[in-house]
Amino acid sequence: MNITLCMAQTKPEPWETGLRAALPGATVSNWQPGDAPADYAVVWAPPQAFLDEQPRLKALFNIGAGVDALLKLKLPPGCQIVRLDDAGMSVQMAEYVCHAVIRHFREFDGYEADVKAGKWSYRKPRMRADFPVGVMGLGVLGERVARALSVFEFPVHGWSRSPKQIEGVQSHSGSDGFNTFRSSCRVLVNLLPLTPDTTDILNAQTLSLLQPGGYLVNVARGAHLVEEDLLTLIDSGHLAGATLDVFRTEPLPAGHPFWNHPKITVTPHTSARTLREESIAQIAGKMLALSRGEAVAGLVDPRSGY
Ligand code: NDP
Ligand code: OXD
Repeated sequence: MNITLCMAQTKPEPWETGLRAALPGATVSNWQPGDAPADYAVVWAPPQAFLDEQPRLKALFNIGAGVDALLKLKLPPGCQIVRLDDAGMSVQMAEYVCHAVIRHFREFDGYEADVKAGKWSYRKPRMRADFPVGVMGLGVLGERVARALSVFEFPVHGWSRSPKQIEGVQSHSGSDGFNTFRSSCRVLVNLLPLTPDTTDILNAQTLSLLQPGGYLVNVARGAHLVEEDLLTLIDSGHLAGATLDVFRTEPLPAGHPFWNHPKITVTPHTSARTLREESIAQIAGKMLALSRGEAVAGLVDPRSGY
């Protein structure tokens, strides 16, 4: 088995070492132009030039959950895309989103500011019933997040393409369910994949349908959000603010209005990190399964885009 690595913004050496240890019979190398074509590739945002040199690739293993960058490329014929299937990401995403929602609901940002100013102050307790949370996307990550929010007794709504039954979550689906979903929520959490149907979905229309005092948590992709629409709705007072982990341009450019906006919390695309050990074990197991002709979880359907 010949495995090649091509991973933007990621040091390849520990992945090479880990894959060699997990698959002792395999040849593993970090791709250089002109290398012999491989059977399997482990990638993050590879260039087209890499794929053009891989005519016999059986599968591309993405070291993340989102495959939007891969689907923009021309892939070798017959090559399957396999995404990371949780691999320790969903619990991180649940931590991040619950932290953001609770920080906003309990006004901990306000308390932090008061304490910094040497002020011992109380705010009136807010009612959970007044903070229904909506989770867009109920896949591997969205379902875990929705369940975690329901443990804190927030009213939780979820929206996906197909209807779901998740304990503690009111499910809405398809374009027919979108308006009811949006108007049922005050806090909106985005965990959709980036596809032609979901690009720019967090726009003035979607965000203005949230209940007054609405709050956005975007942890999926920057291109879901029309940034100017968010700023307009926060500045008009319809939205109370946002926590944003992903941006149209990453790193977020210097001078971007999100950096210092008092109602926007920025984190650097870190809500759910790829955990190398878990990921290598998962990828190696799937390579062995595929080479025995077995089915694996996490196959991407290029027609749906996720
Ligand atoms: P999944 O593919 O498991 O789930 C996607 C969900 O979105 C499914 O429930 C699907 O519906 C729903 N969906 C897709 N298209 C539509 C649509 N047009 N209308 C309504 N619902 C739709 O994805 P994951 O949960 O694993 O990940 C979600 C995204 O999170 C990734 O694509 C990635 O962009 C982002 N991400 C961000 C990270 C970060 O650090 N910020 C880390 C990891 C991922 P159905 O169930 O009916 O198919
Ligand atoms: C992912 C990401 O998709 O890191 O895994 O955003």
